[in-house]
Amino acid sequence: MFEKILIANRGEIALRILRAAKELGIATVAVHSTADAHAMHVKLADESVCIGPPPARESYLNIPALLGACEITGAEALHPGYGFLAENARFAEILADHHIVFIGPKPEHIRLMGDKIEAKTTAIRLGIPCVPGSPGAVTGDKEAAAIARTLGFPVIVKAAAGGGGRGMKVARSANDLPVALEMARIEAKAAFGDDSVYLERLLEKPRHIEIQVLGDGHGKAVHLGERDCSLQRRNQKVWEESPSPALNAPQRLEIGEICANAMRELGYASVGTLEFLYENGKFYFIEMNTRIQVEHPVTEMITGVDLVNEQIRIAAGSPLTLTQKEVAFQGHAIECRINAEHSATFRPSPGKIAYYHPPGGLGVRVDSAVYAGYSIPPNYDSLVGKLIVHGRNRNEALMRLRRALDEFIIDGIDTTIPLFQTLVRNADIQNGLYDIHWLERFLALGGMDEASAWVSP
Ligand code: MV4
Repeated sequence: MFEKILIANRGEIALRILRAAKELGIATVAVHSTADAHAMHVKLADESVCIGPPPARESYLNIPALLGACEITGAEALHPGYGFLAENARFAEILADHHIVFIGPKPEHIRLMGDKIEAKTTAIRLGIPCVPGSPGAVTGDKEAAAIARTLGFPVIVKAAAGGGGRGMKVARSANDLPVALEMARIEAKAAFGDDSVYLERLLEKPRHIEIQVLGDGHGKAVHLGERDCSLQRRNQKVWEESPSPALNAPQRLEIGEICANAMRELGYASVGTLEFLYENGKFYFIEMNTRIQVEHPVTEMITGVDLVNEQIRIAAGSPLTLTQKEVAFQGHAIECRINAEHSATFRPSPGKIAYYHPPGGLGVRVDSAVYAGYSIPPNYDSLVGKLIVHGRNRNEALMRLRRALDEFIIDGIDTTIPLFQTLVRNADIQNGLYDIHWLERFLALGGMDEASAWVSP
């Protein structure tokens, strides 16, 4: 096992990694920008290194500074968390060249899944069901039109280098296709420096359901069930839960087995998530994330498996001791992402937290790195923390979520807590009846207009 690791991230995930490392008896090195000198992850780590000024490009994305921090502290391995350098295959290779272990998958697997066309081709080869689409990149408008005709309209044009929804364009008929292709190419070129695009049949009202996997690269892989992440706004997940209100146990085991078998075949060695769209009882793979995800606690709560602990042990070369038979799903978990944003307008609200009181009690977990007196800097994402509740069934989880939200006090900034207080009382949400468009439709119809003045009783 490693003696010392460097945590190349900030906020709640830096703390989450720190906790896993401490339990494994591993010493921790925090890195931080000058904007994060007073951050909790810096206070709790055994050592810390300032790696640059506030802009992420010059600090958390600064590869020479991270290498220097590993060198001067003697860290043997680096955990990238999520975002920043977590899915940068070149970074993983550079670390290897410097004899530092990247706590994540092999660079070849990061690169493979980073190219959404290659990821889909691989998925098909491994027996994973995919959205019907072009067999690879589409080149000319004529070729695209022919493929679209065989798929049937509407179709969606996606960037090969994309993911997370950037550079996607819908074409509802053959007339729309040339413009959709051109716009997708321009956006893809600007965002990723690569204008390769591909086509898929558009699914109109799917849910977003993802499967958590764990592979050791030594012939073992398991799945840890699904997370339903359909409730999102502008490609940002807002609420995640497991099990999905839309699935039953046989469906879960069937898609889970397919994913675990595929990861075993691939020799995948880390935590990973296969993202699917789910419509009319069928799963359609869209992409794979090769990092630990924001919403991983939902899976931890219902399986009892510490995913970051597993990730670190796999990176150290330990075989998976967990077998599929030992993975049991217990109860129901829901996560709310609490952002420093106004609940109705989503306007960012950085600033000083005057008073902080997190909820507690049975089945309540708060993953956050803030504290009373802490100032949220304006330089990074707006996640203040995650409230995760667990209950023996979905109703108990909802009941617990309602009271935990009402107990949560974060004074001095606007947060999205009032949004969740509204959602948890909504009939569609309570009945699990939502798809990927539900939340944006709810907001567009003024779902938060009244509630923006909502005060907890
Ligand atoms: C789709 C789709 C409909 N049909 N692909 C958006 C994020 C990216 N990861 C994939 N996305 C979508 N791909 C086909 N063939 C609809 C979306 C989509 C979406 C997916 C998951 C969660 C929220 C979403 C919101 C808008 C569109």
